[in-house]
Amino acid sequence: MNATPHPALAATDPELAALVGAEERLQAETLRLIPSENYVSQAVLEASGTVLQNKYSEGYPGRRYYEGQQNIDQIETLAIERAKGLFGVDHANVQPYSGSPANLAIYLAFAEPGDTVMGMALPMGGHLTHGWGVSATGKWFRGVQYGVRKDNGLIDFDQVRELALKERPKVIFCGGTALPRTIDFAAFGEIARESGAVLVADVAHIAGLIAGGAHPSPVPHVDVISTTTHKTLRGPRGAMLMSREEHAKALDKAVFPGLQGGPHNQTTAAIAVALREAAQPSFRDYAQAVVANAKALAEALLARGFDLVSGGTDNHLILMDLTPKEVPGKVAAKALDRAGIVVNYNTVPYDPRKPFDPSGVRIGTPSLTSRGLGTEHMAQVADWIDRGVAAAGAGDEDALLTIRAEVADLMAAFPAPGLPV
Ligand code: DSN
Repeated sequence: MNATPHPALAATDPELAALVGAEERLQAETLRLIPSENYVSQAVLEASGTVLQNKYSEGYPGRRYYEGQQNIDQIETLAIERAKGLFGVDHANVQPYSGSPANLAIYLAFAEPGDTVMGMALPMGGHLTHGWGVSATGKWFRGVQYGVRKDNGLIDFDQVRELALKERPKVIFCGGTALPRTIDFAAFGEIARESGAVLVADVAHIAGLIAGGAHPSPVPHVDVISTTTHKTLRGPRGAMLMSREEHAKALDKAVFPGLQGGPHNQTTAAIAVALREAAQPSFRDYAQAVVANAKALAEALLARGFDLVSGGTDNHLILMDLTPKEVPGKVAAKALDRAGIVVNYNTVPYDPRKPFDPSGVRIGTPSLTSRGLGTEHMAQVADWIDRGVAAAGAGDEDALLTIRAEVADLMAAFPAPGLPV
């Protein structure tokens, strides 16, 4: 594979240019299974590398603190209107720098320091910013945390209701980072109404599936939707907040001037492009294919004796508990990396091991689906994972190198969007 020509970069900083080239090769030759990653299109890449970098634009379209916004206002308005159209919401703010600042803005909009907030516990599949103790959101607010049931790995709605009615949180978060099943937004909506909480759906992982009709939308049930734009949505690294009109002012004020300065206009532009792409019929096919691939991969892993949290998947993500394989998650993840299969180690619910050395491995299908792999390839992927985990347990480095070569062969036949062929 030839590296993308970046002549100016190569001339100014050959060391950095070489690292970018090496990363292109790595992304081209490996099977990327981290469920929060993807490949953006060439169009998204181009939009995010423009002279829009050069602008300061504090404020919102038509209400800026800087002049010279003739084009920026139109770009941000395009992104906003496309987000509203795609997700069917009254209001969209496309300025949050990423998911964590987007969520922090929600706290700023709806809670005071010390207030009680509620979210899913991180080791159960939630997110740091949903009130987990080590995060600012768990230090500055009183985070109460729900989890999944031990017997089936599904969200424990009895616990959610009981906690919400007892603790009366100002804000409830639903959604997370390691949830392999459909989120029942209606059930959360009912509980939030009963307890008087503002309900936030953090759909960062599944935004692309929602846009593509492969996961139910939270829109009728929640007050606020928070999402990153770079996971299944296949946009640049950024985030959006969406809501009904009644919350628009509070959210906008919280993002700017509450939390952030100037928006990253090059990212806003790339978000606009990604939203346009996600509105095409082909993106619906993509979203359905992500889920079909994940289900096929889950089946193939189950057939090879893997223990999957909740027994499988409804979305893009699979959480494997490797306890029965007697290989710790971190050992497996690092061995798979050497085999050209990129995953991340992850806690599983009720994990007896520590987060930095947990029992699980988290995988997903957004990236491989972007390359065009289909359900017919998932038995092969499961076989590589199976052989890789066995090799990790046996310390068989040769077996890992054999898998790496096989992976590179298949990947060569499925060029990734945005990467040179
Ligand atoms: N780090 C993201 C993920 O990988 O799921 C969540 O913030």
